Amino acid sequence: MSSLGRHILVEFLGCNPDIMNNVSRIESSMVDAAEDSGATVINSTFHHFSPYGVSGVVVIQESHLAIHTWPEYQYAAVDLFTCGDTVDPWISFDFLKNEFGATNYSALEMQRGSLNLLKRIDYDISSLREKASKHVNPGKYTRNVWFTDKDDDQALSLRYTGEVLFDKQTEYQKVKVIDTYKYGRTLTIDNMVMCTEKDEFHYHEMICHPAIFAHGNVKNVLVIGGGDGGTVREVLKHESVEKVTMVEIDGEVVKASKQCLPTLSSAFDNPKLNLLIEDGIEFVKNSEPGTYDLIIIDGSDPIGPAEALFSYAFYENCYKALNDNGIVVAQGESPLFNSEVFVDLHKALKKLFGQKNSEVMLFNIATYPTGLWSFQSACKSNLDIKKVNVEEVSKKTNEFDLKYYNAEIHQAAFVLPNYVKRMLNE
Ligand code: SPD
Repeated sequence: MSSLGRHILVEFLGCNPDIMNNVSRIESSMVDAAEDSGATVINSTFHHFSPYGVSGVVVIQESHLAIHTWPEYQYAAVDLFTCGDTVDPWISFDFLKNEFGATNYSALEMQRGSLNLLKRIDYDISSLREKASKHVNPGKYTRNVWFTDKDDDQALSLRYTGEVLFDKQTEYQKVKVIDTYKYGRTLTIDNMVMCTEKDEFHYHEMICHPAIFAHGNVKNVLVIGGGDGGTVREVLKHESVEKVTMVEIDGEVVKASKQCLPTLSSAFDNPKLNLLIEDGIEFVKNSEPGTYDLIIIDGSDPIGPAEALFSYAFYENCYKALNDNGIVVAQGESPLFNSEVFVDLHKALKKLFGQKNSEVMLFNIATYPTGLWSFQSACKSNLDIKKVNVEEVSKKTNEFDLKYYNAEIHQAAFVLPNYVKRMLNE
């Protein structure tokens, strides 16, 4: 080996224009080309540009393969850069020439990091790390940093400043607050969006006002989860409410909100609030039967500590802890995103509270997967949660200065699309 790496600059001419404009085809060709050459693929990022052209890069353990195409010129500019002697970039070259149907080409190989020009030093990595951690963006470059909430098949990306305002791996989960350009400060747990300053009101107004207005005299409330504070902020707007017990398992979520999300955490000092940092599932299990007018389950998705918040046994305990007129409202996932959990939760509530007393409310929220989300409610009595005193609601929603919920939204939230009705067998 006379150099650290080999870099082939390739011009592919006379390529098939349809292939040059096909982002998924190019991506798989580039990944296959890397693997054929003996490289280990780490990641790939590809973008299609409107109206035509594709750019992308395959990051390999041994460096990278990059491409930019001009279908209208039947042309692709390709960089094949590999390090070490276990990978042969010319194999990738041959592979891509065939894949793209190139009728002509030129290729220039450069040795990168010629060893007779370099001198190895005793690299003191720890002192350099210290310097790097003190390094603040000097403003000489534009940062383009994206947070992505993704599962295997879909993703939501929000561009943020690059600064992480709160970052803690707790006993339960990874809690972060970032500052996004479009949605303001955003609380994430295990890399999933929990709430953003811009659209959290959709969620927090809908999780409590429909049930509180329909009930008419909610005094004693239990909130399980809800560490960001948005739910108790809304609940405590109601004068009838005398006491709110909030049980959050992870004190760091509360801390993150107090430190970074003042508009959400504004009610944490309210004297009617009893905030407990402990396991909500155990708390409900040990609650005195018939205690609460309203139990709100404000948990995250059913992965990690929130999983048990979707179990039948948990709702059995909620049923017991409610008084005869009590209502439970739970974060119910999305019919489009997590259909199984959505349906199973409704089934559990119907079994415990009766079909006629169990309802699903839908609302939209841009930063949750699919943008369509639900709350599922169940009443212990025959109270019809769909009905409210419209005059009273209108007066109070003005007084509370609500941004999402109103009397019309109350009626509309319980109206379900056909496919959702079918899922719920209604
Ligand atoms: N997929 C995200 C579901 C998160 C639900 N909980 C959000 C907590 C807001 N208080």
